[in-house]
Amino acid sequence: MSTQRTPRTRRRGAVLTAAVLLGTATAATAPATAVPRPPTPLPTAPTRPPVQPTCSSAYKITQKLEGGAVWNMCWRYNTDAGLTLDNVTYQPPGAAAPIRVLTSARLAQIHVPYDDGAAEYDDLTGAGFGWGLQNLKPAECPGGTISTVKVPEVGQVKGLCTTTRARGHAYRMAADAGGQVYQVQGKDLLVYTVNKVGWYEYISEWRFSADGTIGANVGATGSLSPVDYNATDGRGWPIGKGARAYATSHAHNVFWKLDFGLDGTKDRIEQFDSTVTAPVNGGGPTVKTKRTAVTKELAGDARNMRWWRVVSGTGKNADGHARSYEIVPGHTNTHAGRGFTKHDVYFTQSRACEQFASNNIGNCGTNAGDSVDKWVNGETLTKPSVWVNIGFHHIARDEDQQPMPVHWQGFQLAPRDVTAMNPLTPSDLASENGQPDLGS
Ligand SMILES: [Cu+2]
Repeated sequence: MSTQRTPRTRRRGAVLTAAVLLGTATAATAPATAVPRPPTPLPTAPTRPPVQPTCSSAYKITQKLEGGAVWNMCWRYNTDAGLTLDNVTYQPPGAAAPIRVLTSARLAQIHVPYDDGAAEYDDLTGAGFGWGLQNLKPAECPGGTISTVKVPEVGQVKGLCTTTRARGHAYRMAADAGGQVYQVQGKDLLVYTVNKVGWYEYISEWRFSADGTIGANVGATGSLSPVDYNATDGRGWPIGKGARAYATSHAHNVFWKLDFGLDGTKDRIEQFDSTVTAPVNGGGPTVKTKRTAVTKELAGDARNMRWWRVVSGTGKNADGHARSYEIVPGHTNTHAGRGFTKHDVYFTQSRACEQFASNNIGNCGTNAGDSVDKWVNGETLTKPSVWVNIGFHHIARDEDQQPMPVHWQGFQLAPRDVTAMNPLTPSDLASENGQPDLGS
């Protein structure tokens, strides 16, 4: 969010204050000067990118994890989008070649509307998120590497941490006899930046596990905005002594944009819904699961027992099953305030100008609309972009001072039939695929 309680202006850069531009966004009195910048469109990904990362070594991230699983990707930084990961591949243990998972993945907006309607920010394209990249000291990238990021408008920032972190059990299974326990303690590859926007600091984290799972999370920390302690209208929470300093409640609606290209091909989208029926005439409750092909653009709403997956156009695992990744949202508060915050996931036909979920700067033309909800207009999905919206309604609490504890919000991408078995299966169990031999 910005340092000013400036009404939302649907022009990029219009709520950037001079202080933000100088990287000293701490003064509540900073003038709300509009600072226009020339558009810097994001590079367009090629239709059929090569499977292996094609960047120079300074922009390549390679990590081997337990069992010999390898993640590979390229990173780049854009002052509007922040960190982008390209050409993300996963090579399961023992596999002959890497599997293309994501062509491109990044944040697509952090939208912050205040409950009193007086302020509303688009932190990426309207409040200087990318400009606010923070220098990291080795202590906040434990065991990892801090890469220097060129932020054209700011300079060189030691701002990208690549490291690993213990995950705990990847699996555990006691053998039927002999007392043997199969277990693996895993570690994850973590890639993150910290971006300061006003008083808030956002940790944007990507997490890659040896079993093929990807996590995307944003952690909000820093400080509550000190100019927002006036919520005596019932839309805040008293933070200081007694009942005077009411911090205004607000939401952080975080959007990510994912372009898969799973196996380097065109993906398709499927939605699954399960309906539970209570028992009739004895027996147990029954459940029916329905698969719906999402062939046209969709603004999807999360629902109990509903989920979506991205399916490879051609790629199959060794069992002959189509490779896919399931979208697993974390806890979310869907905000009904704007068209683009009303829905939990959007599938749009990929278009180079459609870059940000709100306050888009991609120059799609005057009638195209500047938010993702407007781009769901009936097109057939032959090359889907996936937009995930995870919201957090932040009602401040005493513990938010000081500094504010990190609050995480995000989702996972879980492999579904990417490999024929658990990619970490120990050799003793490699034959246990499908119908078990019950010895009858
Ligand atoms: Cu907040």
